[in-house]
Amino acid sequence: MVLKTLSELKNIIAGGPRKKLILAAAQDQHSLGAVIRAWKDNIIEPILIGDEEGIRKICAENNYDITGLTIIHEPDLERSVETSVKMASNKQADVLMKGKVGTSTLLKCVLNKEWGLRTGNLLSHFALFEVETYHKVIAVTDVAMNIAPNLKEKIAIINNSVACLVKLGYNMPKVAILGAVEMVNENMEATLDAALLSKMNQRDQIRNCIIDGPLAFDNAVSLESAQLKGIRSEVAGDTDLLLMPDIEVGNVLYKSMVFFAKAKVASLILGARVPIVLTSRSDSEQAKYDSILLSAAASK
Ligand code: COD
Repeated sequence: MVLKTLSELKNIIAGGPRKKLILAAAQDQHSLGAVIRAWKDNIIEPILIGDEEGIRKICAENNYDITGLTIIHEPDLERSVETSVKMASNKQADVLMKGKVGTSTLLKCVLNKEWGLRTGNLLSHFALFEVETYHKVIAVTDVAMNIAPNLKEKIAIINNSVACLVKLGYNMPKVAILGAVEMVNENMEATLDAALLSKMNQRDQIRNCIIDGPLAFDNAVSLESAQLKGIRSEVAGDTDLLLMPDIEVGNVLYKSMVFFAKAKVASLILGARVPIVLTSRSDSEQAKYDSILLSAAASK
C-alpha cells in the first residue's frame, strides 16, 4: 500500500479511538483552527495549555465553539511547554503539538533528561508531501531537527521514518539517499554515506526498506532521468522516502516544495515517547490539520 494523497491518512485512522493531543502554548490561530477541526472530526481529544485569555479571544474572533474543551491556564511560554511535555511524559497524551512557541524552545524541553520525552532513540523530523508532479506522496527526512547527521544518525533517521511508513501501511518502502550526483565521489561525504547505507541495507543491517544511493534528486523522483543516465535501480523514479544529507538541503527543499510547487505537507518529530506535531509558525492551518492526521496514524 502507498498513499497517493494526504487525505488518505483519514482512512488509516478511521474507526480508531480518539487520540489525546496536548497543544502547548495554544494561543495560536492556525494551530487552534486545525486542532478544533480535528476535534470536531472526532480524530482527537485536545487539551489546550497556554494563555487562557488569549486562547478564548482567538476562538471568539474566529467563531470557534470550544464548549467542553479542556484549557489549562499557563501564560508563561516556557512553563506552558514544560507542563505540556511533563503531561505527555506522564502518558496523559498520545500526541504533543507545538503552538505559539519557537521550535528550539520546544525541542530543548522534549530533550530534557529528567522529564522530557526521550526514549534512548534519536529524535528526527519526518515530512510527507503531496505534490501534483509526483505519482504518490513522498516523505522527506530530516529537514528540521538533526543539523548534520553522521552515518550512525542517518541510520537512526531512516529507521524512525521507515517505522512510521510501516505504521501507515507501507511494505518495504523505497528509500533514496540523496547526493548532488549519483556516483560515489570521495570528496562528497554524502555520496560516501549513501554507498555505505545502500550496502548495509543489502546486507540486512538496515531492514524493512529498499535503499539506494547516492541518487541525485532528478534520478530519485524521475525514472526517465534515471534511464537517461543509465542508472539501474529499484528505487529511482519510485522513491517513497528521501534522506537529506543535512538540514540546509532539507529545509530548502521543504520550503521550495511548499512555496514554488504548492505542495501540501504534513510533518512530525519521531523517536520520542509520543509523536510531536512541530509545524512551523508560518505553515498553513491545512498543514497543521494534515500533521494532526499523520500524528494520529503514527501513534497507532
Ligand atoms: N535525538 C535525541 N537526543 C538528542 C538529539 C536528537 N535528535 N539532539 C540532541 N540530543 C541530546 C544530546 O544527546 C544531548 O544529550 C542533549 O540532547 C543536548 O544536545 P545538544 O547540546 O546537541 O542540543 P541542543 O539542546 O543545543 O540542541 C538540540 C536541538 C534539537 C535544539 C538542535 O539540534 C537544533 O537546534 N536543531 C535544529 C532546530 C531548528 O532550528 N530547526 C529549524 C526548523 S524550521
